[in-house]
Amino acid sequence: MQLYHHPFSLDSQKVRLALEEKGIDYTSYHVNPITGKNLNSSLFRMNPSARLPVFQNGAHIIFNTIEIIQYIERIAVVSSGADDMSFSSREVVEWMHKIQEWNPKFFTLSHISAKYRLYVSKFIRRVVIARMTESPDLAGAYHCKLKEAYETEDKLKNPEVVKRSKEHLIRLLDEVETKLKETSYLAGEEFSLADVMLIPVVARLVLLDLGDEYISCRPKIAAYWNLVQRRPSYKKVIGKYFHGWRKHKTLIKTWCFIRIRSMLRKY
Ligand SMILES: N[C@@H](CCC(=O)N[C@@H](CS)C(=O)NCC(=O)O)C(=O)O
Repeated sequence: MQLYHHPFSLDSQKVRLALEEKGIDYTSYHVNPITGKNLNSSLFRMNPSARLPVFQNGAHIIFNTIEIIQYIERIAVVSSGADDMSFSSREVVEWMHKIQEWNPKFFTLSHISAKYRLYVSKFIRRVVIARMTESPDLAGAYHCKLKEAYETEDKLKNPEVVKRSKEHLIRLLDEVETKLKETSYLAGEEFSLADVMLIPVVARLVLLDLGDEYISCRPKIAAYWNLVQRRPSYKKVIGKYFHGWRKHKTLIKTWCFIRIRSMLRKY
């Protein structure tokens, strides 16, 4: 099994947490979407949306995050052979969908300084054009990506888009806070795939330095955040790249790559 993913991608984090929690072995391929590696023709041919993660098991390729996680769960249940290992309850699945409905894209981008955002967006557009020249047979799909990049910039100029995303997030967090008043984890006393979906959302808020605004004011989520950060899966998938000073290292590495490639005009 292969997973094409990146620590920056929130959906990749969800899938990797599921793999770690279920103890499934896989071959990991890092594909950095900020440096446009998701646009390389080999991956783009398999997945013309260029979105991450992509999960491959032989001829079976899955792009949808929830479908990937449910597939991982099926593998874990089948390979355990144990009677006591069951599938997620309806409540867990409902939470998974509820969390997945919140798209972090515009919210995240709106919290990144325009200087960096526009520089990266320009770099990615140039990568698209370079890849299109190399693989003219994929020109149609690359054009769609180019259009998407311009549309993203336009949408970010519309305060309504960002406001709606923020309101959606607040509704979700309020609902989570209410639930965590009753149970230690999102869908009960046991850690579940609902938590696998939630942890990257909380981690993203912390990464964007929004912990005070969104987490500290919700004491149950704050306590939950302290609890889940102790899990080995969290440390491996998120902590290793973003905990404390590590986030600077991770971000600077990508930023330097983009600056150097831009200077050399090597896309
Ligand atoms: N395939 C996912 C969505 C994946 C997604 O939006 N991935 C983002 C990162 S979390 C991405 O790859 N963005 C890069 C791009 O759109 O070029 C799903 O439908 O559940």
